[in-house]
Amino acid sequence: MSKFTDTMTIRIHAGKGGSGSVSFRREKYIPKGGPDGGDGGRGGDVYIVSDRRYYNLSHLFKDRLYRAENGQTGMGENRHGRDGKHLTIFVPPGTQIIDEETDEIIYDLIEEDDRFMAAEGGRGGKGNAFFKTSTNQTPRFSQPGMPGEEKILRLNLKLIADIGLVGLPNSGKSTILSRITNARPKIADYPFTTLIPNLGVIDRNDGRIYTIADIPGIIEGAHKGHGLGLSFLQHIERVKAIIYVIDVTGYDLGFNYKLLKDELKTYNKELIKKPHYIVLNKIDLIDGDDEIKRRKSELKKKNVLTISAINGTNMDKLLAAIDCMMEKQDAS
Ligand SMILES: Nc1nc2c(ncn2[C@@H]2O[C@H](COP(=O)(O)OP(=O)(O)OP(=O)(O)O)[C@@H](O)[C@H]2O)c(=O)[nH]1
Ligand SMILES: [Mg+2]
Repeated sequence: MSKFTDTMTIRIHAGKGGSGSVSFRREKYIPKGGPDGGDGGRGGDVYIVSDRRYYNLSHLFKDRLYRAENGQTGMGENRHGRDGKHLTIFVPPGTQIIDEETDEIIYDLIEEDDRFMAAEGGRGGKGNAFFKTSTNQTPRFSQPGMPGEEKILRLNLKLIADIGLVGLPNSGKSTILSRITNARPKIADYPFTTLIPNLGVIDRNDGRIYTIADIPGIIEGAHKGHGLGLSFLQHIERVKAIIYVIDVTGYDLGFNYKLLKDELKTYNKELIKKPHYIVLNKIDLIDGDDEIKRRKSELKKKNVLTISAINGTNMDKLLAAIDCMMEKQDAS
């Protein structure tokens, strides 16, 4: 299994500016030429750029120092030092940049190709040619380069998906994801099969494309760290709509729904205000339509669907519900 890393601390160091040069023209028959020391180059900046090819932060190294190149020192004959190369660190969209010292979110990379200058390179120093004046024709000094900015950053990924699947372990979330998207998550008949968030893409073949996140199962007390805890809920914090997945063969469906809602609410009360549907899954295991209806009525809610992810029953209804939630979102 690939490692999924959603938080990472790194150090960054922009390049130092090159020093200006102290130099004098040397030509035949001119014993003492004028100053011709060039300026130092600028230090390279450190950029953090969002790139969808990265899915999490596991390509970065914890506590590693990422540094941009220093500017080159100025040279004689008024030649300026070369600027240091910038350094670009790529992260997936959805990555927040937090100042480790102040705990402040300094930038949120949301869109693809968002670009943030996280540390600015130092200015290059002026060469002695710059300092020539009528009273000082031969300055024997130059300016040093300025240091580059240095920071300790914490990167925190909150996946950006349109829809989040939330449910108890084993309710069939990953099976649903594999049914309606291109994703092929691990599916198995035991709880906590999903240990890392999975992202899938729903292509409606009419230009509409949605992303959907399947996160590890939630259990009662998840907000206290039970099960896999709530850390994965950060990956549905930014979804536009939520699908609650409930195993229809379960004991008390109303209680199941309430439990999920309560856990979400404890994490962030905004989550339960989002457009949502309740999906009762595994109806293939229930005998007869009347019994399915009876169970559906237990929830006393309108926005309930009954499906079988394994057989594909009512997947069209699920997709229509997703369209509907997304349209609501666009209208608001
Ligand atoms: N009979 C039946 N079984 C299903 C259906 N959907 C999923 N299952 C089975 O239920 C089990 C759990 O499915 P998963 O998709 O792994 O469930 P999950 O909610 O992702 O589970 P976690 O990742 O552990 O939270 C697997 O054995 C699936 O084959 C369904 O519609 N009918
Ligand atoms: Mg799963």
